[in-house]
Order: sequence, then C-alpha cells, then structure tokens
Amino acid sequence: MKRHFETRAIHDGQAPDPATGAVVPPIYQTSTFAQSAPAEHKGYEYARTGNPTRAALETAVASLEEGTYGLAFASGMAAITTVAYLLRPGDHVLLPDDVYGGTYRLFVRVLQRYGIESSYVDMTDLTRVEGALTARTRMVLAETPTNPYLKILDLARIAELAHARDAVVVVDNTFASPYFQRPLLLGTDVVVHSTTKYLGGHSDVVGGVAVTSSKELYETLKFHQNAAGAVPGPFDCWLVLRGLRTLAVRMDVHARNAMRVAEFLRSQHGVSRVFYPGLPDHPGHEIARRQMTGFGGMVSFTLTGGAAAARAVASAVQVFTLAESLGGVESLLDHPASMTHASLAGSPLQVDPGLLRLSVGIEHPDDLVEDMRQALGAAPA
Ligand code: P1T
Repeated sequence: MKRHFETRAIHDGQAPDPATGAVVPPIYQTSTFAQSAPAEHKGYEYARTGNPTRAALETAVASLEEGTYGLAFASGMAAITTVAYLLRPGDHVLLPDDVYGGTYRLFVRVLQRYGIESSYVDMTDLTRVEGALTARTRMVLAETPTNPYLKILDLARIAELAHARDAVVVVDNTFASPYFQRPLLLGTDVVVHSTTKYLGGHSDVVGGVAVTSSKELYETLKFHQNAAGAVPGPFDCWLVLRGLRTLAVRMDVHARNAMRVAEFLRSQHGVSRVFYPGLPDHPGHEIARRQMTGFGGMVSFTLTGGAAAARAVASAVQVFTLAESLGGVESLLDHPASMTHASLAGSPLQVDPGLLRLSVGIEHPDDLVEDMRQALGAAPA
C-alpha cells in the first residue's frame, strides 16, 4: 500500500544515513567529491551538479507532489527561471492576470529581451484562456490560488486547453502547498514552488523546487539546473527538509485559523471585501472544493476607507508582522501594491492600493482575531 502524505513527508528521501545511521539527513557541506579513477565516483562529483542533502530534498518533494522527479533551486524565482529555459525566442507564454509581482517582472523585464512574449488573462474565464492561446503558445504558467487576489483556476480544464495546443502546463503551487493541492494529478506537467513559503515554513530560508513526472522535461530541466547553476546550498536544503516534515500539521492549523480570520473580517463594517476560497460565496469555492483538500492560509481583503485605511491597518498590527513573504508559522500582513507587487505599478495588472494580504500563521486564533479587531479600529472610515 502506498504510504500516506504525512508519512512520506517524514521518510521519503530521508532514510537513516547509510554511513553513520544518522536519523536526520546530514548536511553534506562539501563542494566536491573524491573519485577513485577519472569519472568513477559514488554518484556525486561536483556539488552544483548534485549533493546528497539536495537529493534528499528533491526526492521528498517529488513524492509529496506525486511526481517522479524533483529539482531544487536557490529561490522560487530561480526555479521559474529554469523552467523558462524550456522556451525559445518567438515562443509565447500565457499567465494569469493575477500573479506574483516577481514572476511578472521576470517575464516582462527580463525574458522579453530574449524574444519570449507573455500575455496575461483572467484564467477563471476559460473562454479567455482558449482565446489567448496562439500557435506560438508553448507554455501556460498558472498560479492557484493566485497572489494576491486568491482566485481559483480550474487546472484540469486549463491543462486540456493547453495540451490541445501542445503547450506545457506549469503550476506555481506555492500558495496551496502539496498538502492541499497536487497539480500533477490534475494533468499538468510541471509544479514549481517557492520553498521559502509553506514548505520551509519558518521564514528562515529562501529556496525553490520544480517537480515533474515527464522524463523528457526532467532531463531538460536538470541540464539547465546544472548549466545555469542557480542551486541551493546544502544547509538551505536541510532547512527545507526540516520544514517539510511538519507540513501537514502546520497546513491544517493555517487553514483553520485563516477561516476564523476571514469570517471575522467579513463581519466587520470597515471591511468591504474578503477574498478567501474557503468562504462559500467565493467565486472559486466549488472548484476549490474539487481540486484542493483544504483552502490554505492566505486571506486578502479591502477596506471601505480605501488605501488610507489599508495603510493605517498595516501600521497598527501587533501580532501580525508587516512584512513581505508568507507561509511561515508567524502571521504576516502585506500591502501588495507597495510591497510584494510594487513591480506591477503602472501596468494593467496593478494591484488595488486598498488591498491587504494576510499570511495567517499558527498562533492562537483568538489572538489573531483580537489583533485584527484593534488594527481595524485604527483605520479612518
Ligand atoms: O521569493 P522566491 O523564493 O524567489 O519565490 C518567488 C515566488 C514565486 N511564486 C509565488 C507564488 C510567490 O509568492 C513567490 C514569492 N512571493 C513573495 C515573496 C510574496 O510575499 O508574495
């Protein structure tokens, strides 16, 4: 019988060290490996190409995503950049109109210079997805729930539309984590993560991964991982592995607390809209129930007082910390328009300056609700 997620998170890729019996995978802090004769070695030659601590992480993450092959990178952006090496000048990539600001910046400010075109549509509308696919579209890069509006995209349907055009479907699964969503089982081709977020889980490491079940895609990505070299160090891999082991228990609490905070926010007069896929009136709720096993820990909201109120709340929080990033045990509050999504300023994807985004942590929910109550009190009506 196939082992359950919680068991795989603790054991896959993490068997006791054969050399010493160490229960936790050792940090192989070495840049090179001895060879017995030229090109004869124990599977490792140079640490950009491969390192046992990194291999442990790559195996574990592939297992959790129900994929065959995992690759680890120095950041989420390094993982996405390496996936973009699948493209050639003249190719077109389709992305959601709500996407992490850094991903937009990479495609528009960097890859466009190399002849890669990108366009952005509301992927909750499948007719728009279909209409935006062209003969040159080689990749669809979906993110769901999206960052920062938490839209839910129907991955199985998007994969069907993209595959009919022979485009590769890449899913950024950072917000859901593999505990709540496994895109490869929905027919998509590659999953990427910023492991900086839920997989690491403690806001103490920057990293990324890519997972696929296609041998061909894996071999191309592995070649580029080594050729371009944006690999993580062994200690960073070890930190992500340590985070992975508690992913299941953390995600359950993140989701439970997020639901409490979302329901509280919705009951407040000063709050105009709450975006959380767990709320039954969220437009993506039914798809989320089908394709996810939980709704995650991210909540966004707008205030009746607009941007001035948002800035006041952002400065008033005490348990939440005003900071970029997400997915750690501690609750964070982000003002996307001026922080994580500032690179969208002046673009058609610009974020409402009245929007606040919460990464709801695993503190006691009463303390999180009380903090929101007092911070909302600081907002001008
Ligand atoms: O920061 P890095 O590890 O390079 O990951 C980039 C990235 C990729 N994909 C998604 C969905 C992300 O949210 C991010 C990083 N996001 C933030 C820092 C943020 O606060 O939204």
